[in-house]
Formats: sequence, C-alpha cells, structure tokens
Amino acid sequence: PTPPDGPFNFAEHLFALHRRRGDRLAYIDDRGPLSYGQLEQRARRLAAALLAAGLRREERVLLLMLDTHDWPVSFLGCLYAGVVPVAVNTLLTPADYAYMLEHSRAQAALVSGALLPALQSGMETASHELHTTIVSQPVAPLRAGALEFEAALAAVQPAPAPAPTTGDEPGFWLYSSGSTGRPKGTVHTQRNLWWTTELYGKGVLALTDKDVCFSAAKLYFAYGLGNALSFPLSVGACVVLMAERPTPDAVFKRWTELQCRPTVFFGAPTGFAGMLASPRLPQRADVALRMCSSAGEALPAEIAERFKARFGVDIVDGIGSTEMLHVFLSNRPDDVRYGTTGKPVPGYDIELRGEDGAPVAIGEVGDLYIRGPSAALMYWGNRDKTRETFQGGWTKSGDKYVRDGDGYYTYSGRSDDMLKVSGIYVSPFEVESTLMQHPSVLEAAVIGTPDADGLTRTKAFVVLKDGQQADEEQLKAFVKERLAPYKYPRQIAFIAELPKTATGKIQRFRLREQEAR
Ligand code: 3SK
Repeated sequence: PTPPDGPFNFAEHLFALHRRRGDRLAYIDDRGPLSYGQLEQRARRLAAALLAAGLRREERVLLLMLDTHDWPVSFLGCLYAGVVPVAVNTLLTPADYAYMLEHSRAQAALVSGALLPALQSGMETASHELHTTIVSQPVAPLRAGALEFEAALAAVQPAPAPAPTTGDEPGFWLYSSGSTGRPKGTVHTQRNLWWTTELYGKGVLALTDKDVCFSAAKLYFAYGLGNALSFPLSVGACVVLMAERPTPDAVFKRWTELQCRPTVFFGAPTGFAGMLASPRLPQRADVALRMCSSAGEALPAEIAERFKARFGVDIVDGIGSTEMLHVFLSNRPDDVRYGTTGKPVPGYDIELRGEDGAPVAIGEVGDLYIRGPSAALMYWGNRDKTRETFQGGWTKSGDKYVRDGDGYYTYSGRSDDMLKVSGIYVSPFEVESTLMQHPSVLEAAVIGTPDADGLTRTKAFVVLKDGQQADEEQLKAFVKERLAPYKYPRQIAFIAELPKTATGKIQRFRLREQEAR
C-alpha cells in the first residue's frame, strides 16, 4: 500500500471514506446504535468543545473511558482537533492515574462517570495540569467546573475543518508496562493507525463492510483499538461495544442476542478457554461468527481445535505489541497452523537474534525483533528505554521465538521477567514489592505457571517474617487493594526461603523448574 503523504489527519481520513453513506451503522453499544454520520458529527463537536475549552495542538488529553461509543467519539474528536489523546487502562489505581496525569501533563480529561472517583483520587495526589474534565454518563452530580459529555457537545457547532496534522506527528499515546519502573508513554503517529489497518486489518484479516466486529480487548489496548476502531471503521464495518468485563456470559449475549450478530470476534486465549469451559457455550447455529482472532499470549493448539470443532471457525493467532501498535506476526485465515504464531505479516520484517546479536539458525530460539512502518516514535521522556527498545529501524519485542523450516514461528517465552496473564502484562517485581509491604512478609518471588489449558497464571512464593502469620486469602486481598485487581497472584505458596545466587539475587528460574516437575 502507498502511504498517505503530506497533511494527514486519521479522523478526517475515516470520515471522508463514509460521507456518502452516513446512515450506515458504525457502532452498537449498550445504549444503542450510532451511524457513521453521527460518529463524524459528534467527534467534530467534541473537537470543537476541546478547542473552546482552550486546548491547543499537541497538548495531551487523558482518555479514561469504558467501551461505549463516547470512546471513539472522544478519540477521533481529539485527532480531528490535533490534540493528542492518551488512552489509559480503566482498571488501574488512583496512584497510576496520578502518575499518568503528571507524566503526560494532560490538560484535559475525558472520563466515564463510573471512573471519575478513581481519577479524582489520583488528581488529589498529583501535581497535574488538568483544566477541563468532560464526564460521559455521570453517576453522581458533577463538581463545579466538570462538564457533562452531552452538554459539552450540545454547546458547540461541529469543528469546521480538521487540524492540518501530518502523518508523522504524534497522534496519540498508549501506556506500555515494563518489568521494572513506571509505565512508558508510547507515542504513536496519526499514520500508524493507517499502517496497521492496511497491513493487518485489510491485508491479513481481510475485514469487509459486511463484517460486525466485536473485541473482548477494550479500546484502550492497542489490540482493541485496531479491532474495534481503526480496522472496522476503515472498511465500513459495524462494531459492537460493551462496557462490562468480557466474561463468557457477557460475550455470549452479544454473539447470540443482537440483531446484528458479530461475524468477527477478537479475544485472548484465556477468554477462549473460559468460554469453552462454560456450560452456557452457545451452539454453532446460534452465532454468526466467520472468523476469530487471538493475541495477547500464545494460543494453545488444543483450545483452537476445540473451538473449531464447536463452531467450525478458525481462531487466527497472532502477536503484536503496544510499541508496534498491532499484530506483526500472525497466522492467516487461509493458512492456520495451530500451536504457532504463523508468519510475518507482509510489510513487517522479523529477525530472531542470538545473544551475540546475530540471527539464529532455523530451529534455534532467538530474541524477536521487528521492522515495520507502524513502530512508535518513542517512549515519552524516557531516552534510555526508548534506545533499548527502538534500535534504528528495529523494535525489540522482549519475546523469544523459534522458526521452523516452513517459516512458521513458535513462541518460546519472554526475554525479560514480564508475565502475560490473560493477555495483559504483569510485572513480577511490582507484585513482589507490594507483597513485601505486608507487615508479615519478609520476601516474595512471583513467577508464571501454566494451568490445565497451558495458559499462564501468576504464583507467588512468600517467606514470612519469624513468628508472623498471614494466610493466602489475606495476602491476595492485600495486593488487590493496592494494585490493579488483575495483578494479584492466583496462588500463593509459603516457603522457608527463596532460592538465591551467591550474591543474593532471587533465582526465579529455579522456582519455575520446581513447578514444572
Ligand atoms: O499482545 C499482543 O499480542 C498485542 C496485539 C496487538 C496489539 C497489541 C498487543 C500488545
């Protein structure tokens, strides 16, 4: 594909594609439908509301919203206005939001009413610069100064023209977590949305305007952003959004009860395993699926085979990253080899490198590097980590892979200590240091262990202080209260001492080996 050159505004690019068919359905959320025409008008009003509030080009706007159609209205409205949305995970703690407000220096926040208390607690401890807060679907009377979303849109006329942005300038941020340190503000360009759509959404998944897309991964994840915004809106498809957690029952409801039932479902392996285990798994005749996509962690072959036996539909497994914005290595709808992550997505180069930095031979495990046009510009304000990850044209993924003689790639673990649980990164260090804040805990080590489906679950090994007591449930609750709830260890084992090197470093690999026995 030939990339758009010169002035390029992704929101305007999408709106222009659909101006002659504004009545088509773009979204259906828990409240109802939104046409392409309404999406454009509302996003342009949001752009005007931000500009009227004093937002200027390139300033950041925190986007902390549940998946309703106010999310794409907000994201595209920001792009249209040339301000930079910082889309953040809705499951985090006030301390996380405090950090993100300070780090991004967001001037405004677009927030769901249900998430406002967490944001406001974060604001109390942050030295933030927010001067405008726009609240979608408030659940309590708003404090003076906060604007209600509908009222903010109604108070202005749609912005008359897009900001004259270029494809290369910062378009939006997503936060990416690392094994140590704070989340990294990953700065993507306006054109990266176009690239991932061309190369993966169209090039591999071949989505069309007949599709109804439904993503269990929320819009604030890079995976969800492609699945439920840039890909479907680029081809004129319809998107189902839901605000609640993607439990099996919530997903089944959308698969079977909507008038326009999803044809393409995007999930993660844990979600597929949970659905297959559910007694309420729908029958093949009750769903309209033609294809599923999986990412987040490697999809065990057995899950894909059971899913295919039930629904007659392949799960197309791939891997992407926040840094590359979407999937760069994947199976194809017409070429699926279960148990592998497929082959490079055309448009991306993949290299597996050994410890000496040279490419490894077929059959040998190497560190995965990707070269492609959708790489992020940088981690905001973090030169060292930027240099570590973005090396010339190549991006280091942190995953280990092996390639077979037919060119298929198979996942072989992480190069760092990060764990991926249900498709979301969890830093063992963060969980360990939280456990160690408990007055009874002396030391802790956290590893990933496979469950019966071959999926990663976190397990903590805890050494208690002499004479102190704590039980598993107390420690789980302690972590849940202090970190985003999805980070708590699913199992806790109490041991007398942790395996360590002569210099006192915890040997997590020995705990992993012990678990594997
Ligand atoms: O986890 C993944 O595989 C992924 C896929 C697409 C976009 C972003 C990510 C992290």
